[in-house]
Amino acid sequence: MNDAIGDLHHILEDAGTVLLTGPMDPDGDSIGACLALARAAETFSSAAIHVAGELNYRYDWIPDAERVLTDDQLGDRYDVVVVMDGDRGRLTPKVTDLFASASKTALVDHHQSSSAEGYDVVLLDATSPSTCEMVHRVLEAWNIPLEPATATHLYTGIIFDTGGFKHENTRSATHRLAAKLLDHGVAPAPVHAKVLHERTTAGLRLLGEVLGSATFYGDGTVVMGIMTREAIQRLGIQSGDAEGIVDALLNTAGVEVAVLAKETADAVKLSFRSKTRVNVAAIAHDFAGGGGHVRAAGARYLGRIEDVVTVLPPLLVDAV
Ligand SMILES: [Mn+2]
Repeated sequence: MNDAIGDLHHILEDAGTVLLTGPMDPDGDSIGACLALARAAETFSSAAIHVAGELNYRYDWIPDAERVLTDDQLGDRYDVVVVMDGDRGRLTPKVTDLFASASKTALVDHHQSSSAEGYDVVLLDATSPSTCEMVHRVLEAWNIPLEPATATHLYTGIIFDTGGFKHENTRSATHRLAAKLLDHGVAPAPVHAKVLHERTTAGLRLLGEVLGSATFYGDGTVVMGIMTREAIQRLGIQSGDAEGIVDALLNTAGVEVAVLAKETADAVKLSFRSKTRVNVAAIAHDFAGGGGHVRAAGARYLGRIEDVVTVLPPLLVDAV
């Protein structure tokens, strides 16, 4: 990856305009990685650097939140587009167009399902627990000192992708980096509360309904929760309210695979988690062209939720 780190420096240094972006509905790792890289690039590049995304309430406190631009606030063209923490197949339509018209493109990612094809510069490390850990390595290689804002960006991504140091991707190096980030000004408790734990009142009610109506299959090894459009509209659910629900389903004794199905106007959004042995990225891919990590994956199924409820559980029971 060392050559790629140098190449990334070159294309950012030479650019007049840069767009850093995550996938649609960016999560804490994507947001943290984009914001940290934006600050880092500004120390050596005179480019105008924009960050694309839409922040839900879990991230409204994050340093530099105001620089995250929605699609209608973005420019018409950027010299360089960097995709962070997700495949370019998951960009918004507007950012997909900006990617296509850029002179140089780069990928910084740790998803095992992401393809390295079609970028000028690729930093792809499926062994990394988070993209933010990779960004930290980039900053080190570029000799950019950590400031409290950047440390907070990176800490946000690390705790999001490790579930607060609980998932099996957590390594001793993850804790050592977290300690270093605390030494550089991160206040951990409020970051954990906002990113992982707090939800809205509506979100709490939703959590109760989804858990209360969850269905078990395969002698309790598979559990499925459903967020219907009716419940989403009745309760006034916001983006961010579904966070953590699938993990609550998984944390049931005897369960190996949990799936949360969220009904939207044109598709069913699926979140998969597995505890110890099932590759849910492969299932997400086979079922609906999705992807992600071995223990945490997602997909958009273009069809009815009734079909998901009928077809998906037997596939999951077979995989357990
Ligand atoms: Mn990630």
